[in-house]
Amino acid sequence: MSNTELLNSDPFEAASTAADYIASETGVETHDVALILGSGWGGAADLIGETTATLTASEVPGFSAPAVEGHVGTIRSVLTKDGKRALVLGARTHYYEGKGVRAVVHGVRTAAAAGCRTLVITNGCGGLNEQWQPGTPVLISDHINLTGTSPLEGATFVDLTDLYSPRIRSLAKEVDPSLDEGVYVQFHGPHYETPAEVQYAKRIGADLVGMSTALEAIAARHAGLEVFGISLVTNLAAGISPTPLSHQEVIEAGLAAGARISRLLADIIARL
Ligand code: 8IG
Repeated sequence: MSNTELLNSDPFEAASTAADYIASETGVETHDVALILGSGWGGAADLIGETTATLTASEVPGFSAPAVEGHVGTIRSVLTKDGKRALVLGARTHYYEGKGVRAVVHGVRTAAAAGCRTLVITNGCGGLNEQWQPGTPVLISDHINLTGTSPLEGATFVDLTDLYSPRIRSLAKEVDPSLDEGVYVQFHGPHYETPAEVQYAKRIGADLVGMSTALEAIAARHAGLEVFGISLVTNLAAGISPTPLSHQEVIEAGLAAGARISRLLADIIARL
């Protein structure tokens, strides 16, 4: 069955099939925490523990290879020092890929089916606050979903108050009191915003603009996961910065911030 057919028949069944595959291939029956690695975060999970198994995403039912340079297409099982089992999803499907919203949240649903209770969502994004130089990590306090869609179907009325766990945000600030928080706006992409759209986002309350995370966080809440979101500001949003945006700048900001954000993630996961 193709990934599309699998997700179309029943997305939760597909997630359960993927979780069974992960359990048998990694030899880890249940995972505790899942991480989605976004732009700039590729190496950030290396300090959280010892990788005990690495799968190619495209071999796992319902997953496909990443479409973006700088994103890694692996799913890893990591054993942390305190004995937690982390499922590191290096491959994210973006809504702009056109594979449908079920494909976008398949990793989240698979993490829940694999036993995870916590989901750490990372991303690279544009920043609206000029204080945030490229390479600044920012905690996500809330989101605005401008994609025009939802990962939930039918009369699924899910409360999204405190979607981004206040508990884990405060743990993160214990680890690094200099961390700021912000509201993340998910645009459809794949184009970056116009400067006018960035001003619009600012007026409706945005601090961060990106192309992921909100749909994943909604699916995670629905699946009962505690969500922690952290952005790496890899560029100032269009019109905030005097220079045009480039994907190269995004990759470089990730590399420059690497050591700091790796340690940060490892320290937060150790405290969960
Ligand atoms: I990395 O400036 C990255 N992703 N929408 N805008 C949007 N997505 C992004 C941006 C940005 N930077």
